[in-house]
Amino acid sequence: MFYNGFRSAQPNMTRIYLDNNATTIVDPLVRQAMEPFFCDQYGNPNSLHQFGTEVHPALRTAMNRLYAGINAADTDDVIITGCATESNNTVLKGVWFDLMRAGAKDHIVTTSVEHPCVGNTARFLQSLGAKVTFLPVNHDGRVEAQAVADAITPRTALVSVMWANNETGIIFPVKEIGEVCRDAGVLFHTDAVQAIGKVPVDVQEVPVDFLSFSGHKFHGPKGVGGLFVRRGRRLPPLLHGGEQMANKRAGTVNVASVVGMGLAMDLAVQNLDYEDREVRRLRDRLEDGLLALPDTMVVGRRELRVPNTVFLSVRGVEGEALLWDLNKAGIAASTGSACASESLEASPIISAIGAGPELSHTGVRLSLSRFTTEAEVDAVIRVFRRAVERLRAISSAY
Ligand code: 7TS
Repeated sequence: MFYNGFRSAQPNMTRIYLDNNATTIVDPLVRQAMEPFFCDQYGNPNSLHQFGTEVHPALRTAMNRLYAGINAADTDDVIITGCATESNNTVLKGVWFDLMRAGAKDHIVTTSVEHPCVGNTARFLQSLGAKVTFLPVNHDGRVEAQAVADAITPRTALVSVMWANNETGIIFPVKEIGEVCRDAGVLFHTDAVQAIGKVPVDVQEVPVDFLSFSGHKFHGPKGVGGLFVRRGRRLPPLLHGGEQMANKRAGTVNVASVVGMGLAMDLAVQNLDYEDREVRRLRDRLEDGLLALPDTMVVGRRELRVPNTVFLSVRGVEGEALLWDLNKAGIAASTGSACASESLEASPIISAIGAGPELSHTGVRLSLSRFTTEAEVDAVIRVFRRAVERLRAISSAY
């Protein structure tokens, strides 16, 4: 069921990919399903001739798979976007234009550990006059529902809290937060980019108004995302233009990508048990192997995290230096968000959990997928330990 055949092109070169929170390999089945829509069935779905209409069945199947994957009702909307960044921008700016710009509400509640496409959008809205509360995480790396309840005022229009954090994998209590928002009459958005395919995501169980996801985080293609909008919620489009997506997002639908993301969603849901059992087992094996090194710390209790992520802090070693050593050995990991990998700032989340400045530069994120093997995990443990020992030996900080 799990394919390693595609690796055989370079049998002698180590290529171990543990950066699946940044992006994932396209499942070969997804790639195969996308192929016909580049050169054979390349019509624009809005065209009335056969080239246009012949893509409709595949698009319909893909959309049904997306609805089913998050348990949306067919009266809800799932809008196709170009990425989760666009989905998140659509929600925050849409609520601003619709409810806040000239209305009685001017307040957004979010967290200090959202992806920059939420955090920086909120800061942009601040520059236009919105009031934004950035809730800090507690020592568990989470924002509790009570903190959200305490931050809501009669002027609050929107709460935006991620389902799972991209750096640590820590899961936020979105069901409770959704209930708080529903009771307070405040719109609730969650960025579920790091949750899809890792934990069940069910919009009937969790009272969200808006939910964002991104194809390339669950073995679909890059450059396509989705936005769930619950029935009856108003959200002006971010992109105005043609009548695609029932006037909710203009621009020619990227047929191949939607087909790919639809199948990727279906496979992600089918593999949730595997994720929970086998990916978790490998992640725990990796984590135990790395924690055997002295003076190491993992951020976030295991039971609070998605099954694929470990964020490890190694005293006396710069995260970037460690990544360099791993990369030389053919192993891909990251210091957190690739979007922030050019900056050498202390990790805000490590700082937030109170680990102290000496640990906050030393975070390394390892994120697995259903394609990760036990042999790879064991190889990473060996290389990682060697790298840490080497770097500590030459470090003045250890
Ligand atoms: N939201 C979260 C929680 C993310 O982790 C990311 C990408 C995005 C939104 C943006 O998604 P996109 O579809 O616009 O690409 N996060 C990361 C990361 O953690 N490392 O590299 C990219």
